[in-house]
Amino acid sequence: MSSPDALRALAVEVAREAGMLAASRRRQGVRVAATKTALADIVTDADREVEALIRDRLAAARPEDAFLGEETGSHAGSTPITWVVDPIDGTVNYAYGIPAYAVSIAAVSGPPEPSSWSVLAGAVYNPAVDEMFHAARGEGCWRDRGRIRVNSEVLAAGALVATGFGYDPATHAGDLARLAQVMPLVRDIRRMGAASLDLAAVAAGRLDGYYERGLHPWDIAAGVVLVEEAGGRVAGLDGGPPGAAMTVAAGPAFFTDLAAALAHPPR
Ligand code: LIP
Repeated sequence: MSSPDALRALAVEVAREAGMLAASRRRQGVRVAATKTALADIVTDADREVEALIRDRLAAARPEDAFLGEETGSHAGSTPITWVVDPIDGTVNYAYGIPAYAVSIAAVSGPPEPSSWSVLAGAVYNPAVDEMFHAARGEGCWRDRGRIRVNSEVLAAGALVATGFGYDPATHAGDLARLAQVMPLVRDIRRMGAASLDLAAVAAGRLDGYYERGLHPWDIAAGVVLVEEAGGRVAGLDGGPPGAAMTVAAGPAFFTDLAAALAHPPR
């Protein structure tokens, strides 16, 4: 097994190449190839092409590792490492030409499930603004060449908090009720449309906190190590692992308040 830093370097290299491919396909025009779990949940030709490139590059560099990708599923490996990949996180932003989408690549050890994995390294690259967020376990978190850290305190006006809403209309009422629970803590809310970039923004101190229900392992894998290595916390409710039931991310002080506001099921 390689060091977290070597895994980070590979994630960065592949995320940059993949992001440049996504951006060049975006300039040529986007075609929605299919819908997935709901009408609003789309996949473009570029999602599939970019995931294929990432899969090929990782297989060439580390043929024994396992892989889990949003678009092509998983294959087993013979090492403890699984690469968890979202080729274009923020696909709806991508389809509309909003410059907030990212390639998210993480190396995890253990099963590729937030309940049991340990994220060793990750890279989140937004090619539309050429920003690379990257971290390796024990080595800190970086935006391009600069070290980044979560906000350690929230100003009196309240926190700047991002969230997201799942694609399934049946979940919207609950998501809105949870938002009402959080409003007393915030100065304002952001819904930027790419979970990996929301987590990167917490790591960089551009947000005080972020929470969302219904996320998949590939949405959060790289973002988890970014936030933790930037000095923050990522968990589910009751301090358990983050995942589909809930993902909460923030600096250590605000994390307690945000998790408490979300602890009770919405009325
Ligand atoms: C999306 C997220 C978005 C979230 C959606 C979805 P996709 O990922 O990043 O912020 O609200 O539930 O998971 O589908 O664009 O890769």
